[in-house]
Amino acid sequence: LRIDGAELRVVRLPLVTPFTISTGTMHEKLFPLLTLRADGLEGYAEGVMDPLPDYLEETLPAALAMLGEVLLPGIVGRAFESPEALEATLASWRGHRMTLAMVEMAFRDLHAKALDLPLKTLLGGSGEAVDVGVSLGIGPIEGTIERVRAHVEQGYKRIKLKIMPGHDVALVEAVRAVFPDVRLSVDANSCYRLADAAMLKRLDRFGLDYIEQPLAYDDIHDHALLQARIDTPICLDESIRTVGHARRALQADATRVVNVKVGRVGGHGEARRIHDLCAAFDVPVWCGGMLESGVGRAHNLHLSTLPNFAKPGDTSSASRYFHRDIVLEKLEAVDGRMAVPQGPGIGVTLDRTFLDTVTVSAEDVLP
Ligand code: OSB
Ligand code: MG
Repeated sequence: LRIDGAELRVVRLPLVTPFTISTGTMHEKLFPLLTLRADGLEGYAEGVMDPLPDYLEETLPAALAMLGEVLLPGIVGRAFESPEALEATLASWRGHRMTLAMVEMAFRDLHAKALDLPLKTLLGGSGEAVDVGVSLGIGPIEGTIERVRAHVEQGYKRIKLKIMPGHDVALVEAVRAVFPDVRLSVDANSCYRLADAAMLKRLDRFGLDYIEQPLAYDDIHDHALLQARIDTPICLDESIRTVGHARRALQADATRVVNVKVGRVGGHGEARRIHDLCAAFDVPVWCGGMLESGVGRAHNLHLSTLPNFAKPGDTSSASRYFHRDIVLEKLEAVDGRMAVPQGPGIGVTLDRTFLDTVTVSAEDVLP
């Protein structure tokens, strides 16, 4: 498959409601969208890096520079017989896992379309729909209880509450009191330190499914020390960018569940390797999200059909995030299940008219 050309856009979508996590509040989603072209077909992927390095080190400006100056000139005009051949070329670069993921994911979509197969089939997954939950941002306790109620009524299979210092034990206690049986988890986005272990241990009595990324974004060791002191399973997110990180975390018992975000770990190949390694350790995984548009969400749904995605993911209804999506298909959950888009590749079609109105910049890369 010879890559004839690429297009790189930056897209801006306002969020329906601001999303607050321990690191800050998002009001809009500003993201890079990559198209790779071959044989009259197009493959799509979006980047999950933020404008500023507040989740991980990667940023939108750095991704645009890497893509425009290094990655795209290195692949446009060249032929790759498989996604693995492309991965071998990308493997020479260190870090930049989110930026590399864009190239790998767009090529996977293209390759699946060239074979006229759904992406899920080539990844080794199966099934028409997957279980999903929701991730609820930080807000006042009363309002959070009402948001939990609304999403439980819609059938979401798990509620994840964002927490931060001063907004943790009392919040979980209040939600648990009203919803004793709901499957509940919390996500700290790296805002605690090992010295907070006693406070985190107070969460043990609420029967949480897991606590996501309590300690530093680049740490594994302290998470292992923390896991030895608390009963709630730790689920790493930010700390896992490669299968090597996953191997070290699993061997250290620093993680008993893993949040796999294909856009964070360098693409579907690495996501699959992390998935398989976790299965070998009897550790379930689930598919996280980064408030992606329909392009990223379609990738997430295909990946979520793999067998060890044993817990509900974060890919909830598009209408929760955006007034209008950049794909024509409506990616909406029904009774806590999201249908996997059908057809070749990721199975979604760009709404070009709308996309043009929300495009901030666009650049073509030709051989
Ligand atoms: O840590 O999982 C996270 C959103 C932005 C940045 C980090 C995270 C999240 C979410 C939302 O939890 C997941 C989603 O609804 O896409
Ligand atoms: Mg997280």
